[in-house]
Amino acid sequence: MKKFHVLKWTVIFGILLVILTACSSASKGPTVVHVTLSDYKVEMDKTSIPAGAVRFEIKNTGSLTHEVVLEGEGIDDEPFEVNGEASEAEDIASGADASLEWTIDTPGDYQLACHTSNHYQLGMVLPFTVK
Ligand SMILES: [Cu+2]
Repeated sequence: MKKFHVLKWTVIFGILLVILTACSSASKGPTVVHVTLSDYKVEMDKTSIPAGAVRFEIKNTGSLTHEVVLEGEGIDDEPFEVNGEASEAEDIASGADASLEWTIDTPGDYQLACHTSNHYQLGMVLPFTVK
């Protein structure tokens, strides 16, 4: 009788564990990072994010059109490319929103930069870390 109980609870616990794991992985969407662009500045609400899917939600509060390019730190306008898609959101008009979804699997140092005209040289770049 005792043995049966142990077995029963082991099975119940096992099933619960499977359900919990499935739920937590299903609800775990991309890491959301809010990005604010202004004239010659990039700001993010977090500069350290876990490896995996990330969604940058971008707002251009500047008076000029900007873009966001996701690339390695210190790189000048070389977005990543997967299946013909580049890791960038271009032509974000003044006052407009945009979003950029990407999967960053490799931990390291990255940056968000604007390469419109000479904005990068004027300081429109922000490094961040993927752990
Ligand atoms: Cu810009």
